Amino acid sequence: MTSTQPHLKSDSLTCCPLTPPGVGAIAVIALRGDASWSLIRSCVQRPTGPLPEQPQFDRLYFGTFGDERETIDEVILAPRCDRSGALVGVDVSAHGGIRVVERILMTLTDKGAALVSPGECVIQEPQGGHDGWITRIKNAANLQMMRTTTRRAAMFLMNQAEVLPAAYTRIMELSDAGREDDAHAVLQSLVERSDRARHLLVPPRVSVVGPPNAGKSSLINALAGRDHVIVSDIEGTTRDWVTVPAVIEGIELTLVDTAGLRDTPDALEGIAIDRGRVASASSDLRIWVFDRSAQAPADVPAILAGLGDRDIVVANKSDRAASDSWSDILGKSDRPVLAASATQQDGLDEVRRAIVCGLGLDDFDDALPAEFDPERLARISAEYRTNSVSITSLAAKIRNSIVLD
Ligand SMILES: Nc1nc2c(ncn2[C@@H]2O[C@H](COP(=O)(O)OP(=O)(O)OP(=O)(O)O)[C@@H](O)[C@H]2O)c(=O)[nH]1
Ligand SMILES: [Mg+2]
Repeated sequence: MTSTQPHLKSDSLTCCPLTPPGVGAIAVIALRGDASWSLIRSCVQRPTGPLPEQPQFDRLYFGTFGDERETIDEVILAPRCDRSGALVGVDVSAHGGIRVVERILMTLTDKGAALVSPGECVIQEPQGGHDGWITRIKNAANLQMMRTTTRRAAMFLMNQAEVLPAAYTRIMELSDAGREDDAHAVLQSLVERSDRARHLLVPPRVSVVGPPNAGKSSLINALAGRDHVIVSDIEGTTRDWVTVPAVIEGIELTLVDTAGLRDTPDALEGIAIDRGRVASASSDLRIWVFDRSAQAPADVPAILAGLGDRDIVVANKSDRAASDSWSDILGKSDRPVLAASATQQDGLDEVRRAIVCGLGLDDFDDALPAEFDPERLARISAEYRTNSVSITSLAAKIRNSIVLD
């Protein structure tokens, strides 16, 4: 047995769903008890053959869950250990959906596991002891997983349950060994990744702004994959801003549709335009949509010149020829302008990519450590920033911030 292989611990067999019924893109089922791995081995086959007799607790296993008669779902298995390295159970991640979860639970209960409530399964893991903080982080990741709606967010949290405690331990070890600079480098990359990771857990707001009739609502419907908002060729169709949920590359977003920007004598429309401006100013990202087949509004060059990193520009209606004014602007513009057609679904992959890049998630590795708890992030960020005035060791500060919280 290698050092990463847990030894089996005596216990009764229990199972429960950790994620709520129905809503999630992923469902996690906890199986606990000494025989959990042998039970799982009787239901899950890897593409390359049976699961190993002993699991390694530092890796995930992919396979198909089923019996001799049929396959129920593709699953990912995460062996769970307590702090002594004893196996306490296995988390089974399947695709979300009531029926799949029911059938997996039925199979587990048929094979001898008792169905218990989620609280019993999560709390079963002991929190005490000098490294109880590791269990607290794992349990917090499990609990947060229940509220996620995308498979990517759930997988991210499942990874963090394993790698985040290891990253904090590394920082403390480096600092204890007097390698304060190395410890700070690990902390720095952890803080930077955590900042970006928050977009995986709290849906970022992406507002869509631009002149009336440019196709803002059409673009939102195309990105969301459903006709959520009203589209018409009457200018000023969208009045008060409306939010629409969407998922792009596994990231849950809140798209914000706003009233077309123009000078208007209509008092109500004027209020809607102002409210849209306020909503878009507080967004994580703004998409400017223009109709490239129409005469460009006179202020377009000034608008484009004033945009920053958090702005994406779309020249919509690319299924039509660009007007002379737009050809002129596009020829001179320094910043990228994406040609797209919301109604023809053209150029949308480029818009999606620009959104993911704008959120800083284009090269984000979900398997590397990132803090998912906002309070802990605030505390460790403070330690990271006070580096230069540090008089005590970083290990002591991290212990105070994380271990003793
Ligand atoms: N040919 C073409 N027509 C489009 C495209 N996108 C939108 N339209 C049409 O343009 C018109 C206006 O579209 P909307 O999506 O309502 O525009 P909007 O920017 O939300 O307009 P307001 O809500 O009035 O500000 C509708 O008739 C759409 O069908 C496109 O890519 N190509
Ligand atoms: Mg609209």
